[in-house]
Amino acid sequence: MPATSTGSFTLLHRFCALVVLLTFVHISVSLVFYVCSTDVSTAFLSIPKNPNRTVATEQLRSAEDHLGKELELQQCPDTSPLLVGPLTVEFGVEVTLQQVKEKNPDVMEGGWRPSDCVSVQRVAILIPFRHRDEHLKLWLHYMHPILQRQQLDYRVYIINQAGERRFNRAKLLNVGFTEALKDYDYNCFVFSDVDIIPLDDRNIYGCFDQPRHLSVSMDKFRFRLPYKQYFGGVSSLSKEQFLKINGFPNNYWGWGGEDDDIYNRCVFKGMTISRPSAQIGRCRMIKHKRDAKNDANPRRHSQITHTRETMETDGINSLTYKVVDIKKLQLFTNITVDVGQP
Ligand SMILES: *[C@@H]1O[C@H](CO)[C@@H](O)[C@H](O)[C@H]1NC(C)=O
Ligand SMILES: *[C@@H]1O[C@H](CO)[C@@H](O)[C@H](O)[C@H]1NC(C)=O
Ligand SMILES: [Mn+2]
Repeated sequence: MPATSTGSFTLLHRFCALVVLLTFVHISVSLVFYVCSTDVSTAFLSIPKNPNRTVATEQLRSAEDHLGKELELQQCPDTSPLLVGPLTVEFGVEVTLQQVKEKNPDVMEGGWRPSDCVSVQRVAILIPFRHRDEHLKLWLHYMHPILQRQQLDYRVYIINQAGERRFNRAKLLNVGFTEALKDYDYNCFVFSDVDIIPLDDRNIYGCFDQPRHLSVSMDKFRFRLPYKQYFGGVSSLSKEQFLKINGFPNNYWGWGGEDDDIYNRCVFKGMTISRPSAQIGRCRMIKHKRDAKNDANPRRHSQITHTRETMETDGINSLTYKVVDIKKLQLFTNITVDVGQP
């Protein structure tokens, strides 16, 4: 019996020794890991002490803040809170481009976009142009503040017809559409004569679910539509609507008819014309004599009876022109173009 008792004791002793050994190994391993991790965290904490890394970290952080802000930006409200309604427009005022620049310090590259919200309307405003510098000054003076209050993401282009041959308004607008899209992903195009100013900033220079006629009650026509189908003066089409009608006709040389052709194109493609109310759509036109080389187009009456056939082959799909010069200025981009002759 005693021998057996001694044997048990030895076994127990050995077992205890093993437990102690294992515990020691466990503590050692933990200690090693603890020391290692302390080294790692010390090394980690020392990173910002390297000035180059610190700068890089700062830059990264500011880039992240910037990105965060962009992601945070909400879509602009459906109705801009900045609109004031009816406006006073006087054409007797003397303005210089310098004054317009000073009054619109945030306008750059011919346009502006809201900094506190994202505009769904990315608008290229296209103005067919030749020798109307005095009208352009007034247009810029009145329009830049209005377009900013409307919270549009916009830029202004004048499409200046080179040379002194017969004027071609609609073809210039096709050129404007094509050239503007090389600058930016516009989804909306406003086509405006240089001498028309709205009398109410609730007349939005953007696009709608149908092609839009904006200059619906002009002083020139005693604040009425001259006829129901009238689509001249100022109009807008989304990129999609414009492409649906194959753009504008290229072969209306001289004054008149092209606006009726565009109206026909919209109707033939199953669209209707959207308009603001007669009150909100009031506008003024600067009085002037008919320009040289813009006599009434004698073919216009016969041309507009053939829109249905001609529109498929005459339009943005048949447009040819030569850009003579492009100047990106603060208040507008000046695209001078050779559109040829009849
Ligand atoms: C920090 O950047 C400067 C200039 O870029 C460079 O000359 C220098 O070697 C860098 N120092 C370290 C520690 O990377
Ligand atoms: C536009 O550019 C053309 C060609 O450079 C120039 O002749 C014309 O005066 C310019 N028009 C305006 C309004 O800046
Ligand atoms: Mn006019």
